[in-house]
Order: sequence, then C-alpha cells, then structure tokens
Amino acid sequence: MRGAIQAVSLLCALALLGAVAALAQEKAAPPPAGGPPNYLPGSGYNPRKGSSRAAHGFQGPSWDTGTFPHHLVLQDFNGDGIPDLAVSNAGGRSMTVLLGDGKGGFSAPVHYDCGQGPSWLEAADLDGDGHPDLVTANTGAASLTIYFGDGKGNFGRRQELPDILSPSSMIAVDLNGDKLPDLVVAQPGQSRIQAVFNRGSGRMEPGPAYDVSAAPHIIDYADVDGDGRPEVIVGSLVTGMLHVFHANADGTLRAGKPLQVGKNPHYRAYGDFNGDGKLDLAVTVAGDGGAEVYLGDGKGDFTRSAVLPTGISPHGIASGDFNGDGKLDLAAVNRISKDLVVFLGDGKGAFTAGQRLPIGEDVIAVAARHLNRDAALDLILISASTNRVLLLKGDGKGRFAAPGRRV
Ligand SMILES: [Ca+2]
Ligand SMILES: [Ca+2]
Ligand SMILES: [Ca+2]
Ligand SMILES: [Ca+2]
Repeated sequence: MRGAIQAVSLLCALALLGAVAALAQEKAAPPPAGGPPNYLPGSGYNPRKGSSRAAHGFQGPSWDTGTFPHHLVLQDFNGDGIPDLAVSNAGGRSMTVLLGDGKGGFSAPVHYDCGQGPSWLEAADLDGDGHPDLVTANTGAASLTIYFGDGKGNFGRRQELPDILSPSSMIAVDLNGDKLPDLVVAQPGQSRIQAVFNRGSGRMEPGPAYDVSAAPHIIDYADVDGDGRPEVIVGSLVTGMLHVFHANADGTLRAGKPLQVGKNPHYRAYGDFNGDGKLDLAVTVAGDGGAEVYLGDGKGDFTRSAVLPTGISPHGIASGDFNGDGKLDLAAVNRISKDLVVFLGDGKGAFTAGQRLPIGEDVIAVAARHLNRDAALDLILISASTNRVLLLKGDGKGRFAAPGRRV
C-alpha cells in the first residue's frame, strides 16, 4: 500500500499531498524511473508555497482559482442556459465557481471553503430540487463536502460526509435506477472504489467498496455495452488497467473485463470515433507521452485503433468536432511540455496531428464547450502553475487561440 500511495502522489495529483500527509505522513519518494514527475524545477509550481504567475505564460482571458486547481466541471448552475464552471483547488481547501456570461467569459470567481485537498468535484442534483449541487472529494480530509445549489448560481447549505478514505476522483451517476444520482469514489490509498448511495433529499450513505489494482485515480462512467445502464470505469496509475464495473439492479457493482492501456492513464474522452454507433474511448497515458484510442464493439470490448503522440505528461483530454466536418476530434493538454495538442478525426478511428499550441503553463485539465454564440467549440483549460482558468476560442476549423489573438 505504501508503494501505491507514493506512486500516486508522484505520478498524478499534487492533490494527494494532503492525503499522503493524512495517511501516516508517508515520506515522498524520488520520481519513479521512467515516469514523469508531477512538477519540475522551474515549472512555476511549488507545492509548499503555492504558485506564482509565470512571466511568459498564457496571455489571454483568465480567471483566478484557489491553489492547484485539479479538476473542472461545466454545468448550468443558474438556469440561464449558459454553461458555468466549478473548479476544485487541490492544494488548499476550496472550490471556485464562475458563472458563464454567454460571450465566452465568466463572472468574478467565488470561492467556497471545503475539506482539505479537494482533488475532485462533481455537479449533480443530489437533493432533487431541480438545481445542480456540487460535491468535492477532499483527499486530505478523507471526506466529501456537499454544497446545495439555489439555482441562481449560489451554493449555500453545506453538508460534510466524513470517513471517505483518500478520495482522489469521483463521479455522480445513478447506480440503482431510482433516478437519484449516487456517487462513486476512487480511493488510491485503499486500491479500491467505493459507492455512496443517495437515499433522497441529499442524504448520502456510504455503500460497498470494490478492489481494483494499485493507485486507482480517474473514475468516470459510460454505457460501454449499450444496455442503457452505465458502466463505472476507473484507471489505475500503476498497472495501466482500466477497470470496468457493471451496475446490478440494486446498485451494487460487478467487475467486468478490464482493459490494459499504456503507462499512467489519466483523463478519458468518450465518443463514437468511427461512426459505427458504438461508444469508443480515448485515454491519455502520461508515462508514454501520448493518448490512445480504443474502438468499442458495443459489448464492452475495445480494440486499440490509434496511438497519438501528445507531448510530455498529458493529463486532460476532450473530444468534440472542432473543425465542423461531422467527425469527432481530440484535444489534449500536457503538464510538462506545457502545451495543447489537437488531433483531427477521420471518422474511422484514426486521427491526424493538428495544431500544437504552446501555453507555457502546467495545464492539467481541459473541457470543450460552446461558451459563446458562434458555432465553434471553445476550450477551457486549468493551469496548475498559475492557479487560473484559461480560455481558448475555437475558429471552427480545428484551431484554437486566446480571444483577440490570431488563430
Ligand atoms: Ca449559467
Ligand atoms: Ca439540488
Ligand atoms: Ca464506435
Ligand atoms: Ca472533426
């Protein structure tokens, strides 16, 4: 277990620094051979002092977060039809909420206190009042913090759920078909995932845990076998396995066939990349400096169709049709080479390298959305070296730039 904790703390989330401290003050190990460290000297990020804005980083619209933003969600919090943004700040004890203005910008950031080291957050209507709520997974505090939204963009009432060990990543998904979103948490310190059931009105109750291989990190869900029920998928940083779990009618999970991918898998993007109506996936493999594309057979099996060189230490990845040809494309961000790279899909499962845009910052996550009124998808990035949200506007032809700058 010690090895797993150390590996996670180095390979992925500075977020897990808090967890490491909490878990008997495990001593930090040197970077593993062949694996990328989380941060490099000169990267601008100092886990002890927080970070400072890089002199030559991203020049464009940005919004401040708390220390070490690690994950973002986009959802409409105030019901105006425009996506809003929430970010978990893993280096401290806060989350940041920004309301979209529909012109590609956001309101002034509002910061909310939560438990120590929130490496993750999710948005879901947990209490069933029709308004999205926010949950942070507090790695250092071994807890979840729930904020109930008022539908106007404010998050007032707060509830703590203690004794959720080392939560590093989390999804909100209805496991048992009662239409109430439940939670599933990845627990790298325990090498397992744990369900947290929604018993109504936002009352959350810890459920069973399921073993996975060492250092599970990013968890999400997708209906990979096409039966209309979600599969829960979690990637192991150490083994490179994507563990797939099928949900039973009562909300318990059963392990399906795992998928072996490359080294240190991080974020995934889902979509039908070859147009056969079956869900496919792309995953960043940080230790290999790439992203891998797997085509689904609609029954839960996947075959690798592409290995895409992204850059050094890719984490975030997003899919969308960036050039308007009706075929899904990919964008990935690299933490150590500090850039964004776009791959254009051919609609058959292959991709060609497109734009490579230097950002000059430790960009850790990315999401693709329509943030203004044009037809082109835009990108939101979070920078862990300057603690801010960055905006890149799409030109609809597959390229991105800071607004006001040439694409
Ligand atoms: Ca909104
Ligand atoms: Ca709600
Ligand atoms: Ca497909
Ligand atoms: Ca396309």
